[in-house]
Amino acid sequence: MTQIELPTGISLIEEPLPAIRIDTSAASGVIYLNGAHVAEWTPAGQRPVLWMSQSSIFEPGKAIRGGVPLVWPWFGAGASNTLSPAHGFARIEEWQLASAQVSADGTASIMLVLEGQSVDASLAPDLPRDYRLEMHVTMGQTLKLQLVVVAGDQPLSFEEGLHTYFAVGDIAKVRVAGLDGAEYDDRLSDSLVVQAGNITFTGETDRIYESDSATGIVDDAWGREIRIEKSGSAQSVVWNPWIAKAAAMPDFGDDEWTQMVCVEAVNVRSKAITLQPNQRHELSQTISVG
Ligand code: TA6
Repeated sequence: MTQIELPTGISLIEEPLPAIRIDTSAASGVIYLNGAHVAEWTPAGQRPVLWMSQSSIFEPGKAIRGGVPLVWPWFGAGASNTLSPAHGFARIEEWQLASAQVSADGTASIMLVLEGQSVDASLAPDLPRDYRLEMHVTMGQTLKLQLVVVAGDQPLSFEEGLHTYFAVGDIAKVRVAGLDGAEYDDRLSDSLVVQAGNITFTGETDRIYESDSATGIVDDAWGREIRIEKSGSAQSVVWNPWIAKAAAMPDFGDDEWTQMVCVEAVNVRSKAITLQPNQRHELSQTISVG
């Protein structure tokens, strides 16, 4: 799977999929090569921060239900609403491990790469193939994720996101702070609304907020707040499927909707990115728990 030398605290596992396992004094976690998918992150002394469905599929080329799916090069079914797989193909391609280090404080730094030339051209016939994606994971008491896109010799346009599933004690006792006054596209009613105060959850929630602000997930059931700082992201998606949508997804347990919320750093639709030749763009988020 890889030729690079791994430091103490980082190992390779093969089941249920090839993955990098991190186990240091600062944190433990798992990153699948399938989609450069950060699936688990537990800072020392904390509960797991990322949510993972007990019904998730772990098969090559299949989406994983939980953790941090990557959204690239389109969001959902794309602006045309005709594209598949959902949220693009980067999340189900086999990425390559490029580097792995552990610092003195136990923070692991991992870099994974996806070269456009390795992707089946039929997945996106109109997309130039000389791009390069890099996923930088810095996992310790905080988790920093950097999705870097580097264009080749041609302009490159794409939507993108870090579709993070957070673990919460009870969605009914959660509020998301930081988006007060932001306009959002309510995808359930296809209407534009301005957020008043904190977001609370009383039903299926699926919104694209026009905001580059940091957010906080205040979890009263577990008595913690998850802070999400971000850069290079003009929008945040907030999603909970609630009862019916959860029941309709085979890889999502019927009663699991109470234990998760997605807060996603994205650039989609009107905020899609266009790079000029050889230009790079970085979307990053830093997650901390207090
Ligand atoms: O980001 C929210 C959303 O687009 C929801 O509409 C729902 O389709 C969800 O993503 C699906 O997430 P998944 O992990 O299945 O790609």
